[in-house]
Amino acid sequence: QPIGIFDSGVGGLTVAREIKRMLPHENLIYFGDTKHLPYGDKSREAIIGYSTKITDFLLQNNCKAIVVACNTATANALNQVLERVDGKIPVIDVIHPVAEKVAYEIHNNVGVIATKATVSSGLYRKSIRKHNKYIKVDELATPLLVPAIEEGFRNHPITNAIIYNYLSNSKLKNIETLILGCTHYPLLMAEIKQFYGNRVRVIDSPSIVATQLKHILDKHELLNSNNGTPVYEFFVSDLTKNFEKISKKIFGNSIKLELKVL
Ligand code: DGN
Repeated sequence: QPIGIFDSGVGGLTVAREIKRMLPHENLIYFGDTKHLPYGDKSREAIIGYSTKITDFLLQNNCKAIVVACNTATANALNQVLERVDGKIPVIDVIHPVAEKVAYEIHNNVGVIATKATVSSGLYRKSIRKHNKYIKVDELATPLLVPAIEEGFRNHPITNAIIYNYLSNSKLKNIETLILGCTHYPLLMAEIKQFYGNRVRVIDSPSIVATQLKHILDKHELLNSNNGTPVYEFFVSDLTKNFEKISKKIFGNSIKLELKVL
């Protein structure tokens, strides 16, 4: 049985990459909702609609666990995804495991950059402060980064200018730790680290999420004990060049990539 992973586009691939590294024998089904991207500017109702349809698709494909590899979907539709799944299989999201780890291990000023829909939910702040009310959390919406990444503008002067502009915002002035609250953003990790140098610790969210997934699969005795070659299947609601490029770069040229309109 595969693990189902979804995002609005290529962002969740940063989580899938880490899952592949940590759980190399697991089969994966990835759904990138490229037709409806970006989720970050959509209404809550729309995000719930997309996320529940994808959840149904992953359940029909017999997934043994679902990873909501999108912060915007987590912040706006996690409850509805959980209702759909109805306790049949574990669901792992990308906000709660990160918030918990930061709350217990880091005791300073934390900044979060994310989409508008994630920031307006305030879920990072609430989840971190639920565990540790002494941490100061400042969240900033940085919506132009997702389209830049989906356009393939990595390592590009336009993207560097956007990063410089956002990260210079006074809200992030005194932070010592930064959470990339959007699964697309690790694709700009080098540029973001370059901006900060050693001043700010940037949290590796995909690795925290993959660790949590491994722990939960183990707890439910769902880890694959078969050491055969894993199967990676990718579905997208719109076949885009950028998705193909990044997915092949991470998972190799022989991946199965299919168009699936839900
Ligand atoms: N990758 C998604 C996230 O983590 O929020 C959102 C990207 C988008 O669709 N704007």
